[in-house]
Amino acid sequence: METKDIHLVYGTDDNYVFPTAVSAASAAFYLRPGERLTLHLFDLGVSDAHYEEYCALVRRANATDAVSLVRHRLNKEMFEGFGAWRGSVVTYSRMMMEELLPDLDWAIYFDGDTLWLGSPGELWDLRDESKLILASVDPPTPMGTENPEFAWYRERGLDVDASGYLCMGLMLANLKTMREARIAARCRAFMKEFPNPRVVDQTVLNLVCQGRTAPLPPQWGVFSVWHGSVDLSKPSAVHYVTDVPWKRQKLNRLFSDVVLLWFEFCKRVLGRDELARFSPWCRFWRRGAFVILKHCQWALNVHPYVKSRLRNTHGIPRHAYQSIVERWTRGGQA
Ligand SMILES: [Mn+2]
Repeated sequence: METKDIHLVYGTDDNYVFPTAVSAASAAFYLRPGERLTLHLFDLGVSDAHYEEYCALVRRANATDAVSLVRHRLNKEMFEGFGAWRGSVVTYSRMMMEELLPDLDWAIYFDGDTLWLGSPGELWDLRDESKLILASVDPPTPMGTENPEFAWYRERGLDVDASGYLCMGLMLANLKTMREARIAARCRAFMKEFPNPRVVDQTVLNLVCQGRTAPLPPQWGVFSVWHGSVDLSKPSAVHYVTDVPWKRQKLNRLFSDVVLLWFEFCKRVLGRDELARFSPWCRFWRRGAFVILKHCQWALNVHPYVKSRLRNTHGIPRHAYQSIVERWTRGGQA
């Protein structure tokens, strides 16, 4: 059997190491025989202690030598003049992948607020030489209104086809062709002309790569606030956009089924009880409210505003949820 060499990239600063480790560990967990995974970490200030912890968590999910870890230390100067971002500037490294990984033809980039529910090998097989980037579907806004991103482009006289707009939080990047098309240099030129793009690198990449991108099948990058009809017990990946499981401060951040999956993975595979960080009362009411809502979809349909404010009220069918969790209990390569 030929070995499949998969390259998966994450970028993080010191604050985001743990979620990144959870996502990287979930990718390693699902690796199949005949697949090799290299995890590249674009590191912007990760402490050595945190890096060790990240490696240990990945190893806990998959201790075989099919997984290798590579640390790429970045320095802040490469993002000079790019403007502040509400997260970390390391997000911009996505635009520079072709230069940061000069020996690779292809790489997968994943945000840290994600969880794999299938092998990265499945996603790797979707490489398409005619495209620069294959990225996840950007769901419609909750109220069906126009994505404010398009107003941003319009105000600057930039023409972007709304139907081709993608979420770059999960992408399969054709680094060889991007290098030939000098995408990184074009992104830098864009940043010079339009500093502080609305959704950072996503705003830039959608414009610069326009016409040479394609959406991934909807199961790759399912928004946790919008998972609709995707069967998560099949190979897929969840993206916790604006719904990161480890933050439950706002009233509408409930313990939905898809959020609980993240905690189940931490507990069963990584031996970390992250739910214990929340008070029993917080766990009780946020879970209780979700269970009531998931059985009362009719009540949410009175007005789309209600549903959009409550975010994710869709449950995962019981058999699907159980099959995902049982797989974690059994262990990897099972
Ligand atoms: Mn994200």
